Amino acid sequence: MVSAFEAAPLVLLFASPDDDPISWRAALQRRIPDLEVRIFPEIGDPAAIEAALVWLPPPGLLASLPNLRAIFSLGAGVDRLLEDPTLPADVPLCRMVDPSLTASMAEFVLLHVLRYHRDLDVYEQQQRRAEWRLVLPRPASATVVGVMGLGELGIASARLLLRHGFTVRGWSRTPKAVEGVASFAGEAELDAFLAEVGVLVCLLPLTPVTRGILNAALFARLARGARLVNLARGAHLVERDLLEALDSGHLAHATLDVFTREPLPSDHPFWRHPRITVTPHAAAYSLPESGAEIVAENIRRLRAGAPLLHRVDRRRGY
Ligand code: NDP
Ligand code: OXD
Repeated sequence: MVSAFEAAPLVLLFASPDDDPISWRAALQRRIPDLEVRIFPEIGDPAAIEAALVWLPPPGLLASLPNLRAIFSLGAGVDRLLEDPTLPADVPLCRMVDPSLTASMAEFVLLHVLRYHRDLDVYEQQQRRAEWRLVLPRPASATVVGVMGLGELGIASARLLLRHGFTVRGWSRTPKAVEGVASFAGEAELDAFLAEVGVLVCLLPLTPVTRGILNAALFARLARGARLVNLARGAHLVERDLLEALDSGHLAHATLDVFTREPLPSDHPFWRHPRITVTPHAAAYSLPESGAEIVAENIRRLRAGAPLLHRVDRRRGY
């Protein structure tokens, strides 16, 4: 027997400047036919909305929904949501964990590690000078990749790198057992983790503890000539410290997908720096057909009063 509560149709608000609302609505309604999806800014009666699926919603929007029972983030990172002081404190917040997001991130990590491993950044510099000079290739195992953040995305990326023969180590808050990946945990093991890393990949959540972690002191602990790939959040990076490390030659190159201000302002020095690659927060993306599966499951759980998946620990910030 279906209880009256389970049978009641639920109203979900969708708000994102970057995701296609029509595809998401269709993918959700294929799974929950009686789900009503309202697309911001057409929110109708705010009191009818019980769940919200959002990416970068306008500050205050969620607080204006008096009967909100769950917030589902379209992004894996929830730092921007948590920065909104009006975010309802007692409404569960769930982040995106989705196979299509994970696969696209791991692919992007592999792409940039391969690029550095095969010295394409060096050849790009040489091309500008019409300089023909071979850098002898080394086996993948000679490149040590350090993954900061061994969560959903970090572990998948580490495993893909392993399959390609790279030497992979990971750093997280608590130790991890991932076959083939050397695990380092906490501040006490950060030095040991960084030693010998040739390509450092940041996949940490942005929290008060990790803000500014990619700074001069950390770069100094890397071997000279290391490369940096920041795919996590712009505020992990102290921009001035990166420019100094590149200009001194201590770091050879950086790939940056995320920035403190997005879109990156057109006059920002990163755009034109010869040893920085900029991509527009493009590393990973949830396909609606795949991401809707997890959101639909959480909506079913919400209706049934069951525990929600992938709840954010607001105290930890991720
Ligand atoms: P998870 O929450 O699954 O993993 C986070 C990892 O970081 C965990 O291993 C955690 O350790 C570790 N961590 C957190 N705080 C610390 C700390 N103080 N010191 C050491 N390790 C720490 O997150 P995801 O893997 O799903 O996502 C990671 C981030 O990637 C997101 O928060 C987002 O910022 C970014 N992202 C970027 C995208 C892009 O397109 N550029 C797309 C999607 C995500 P432990 O497990 O021990 O707690
Ligand atoms: C993010 C995402 O958190 O795109 O950056 O999922």
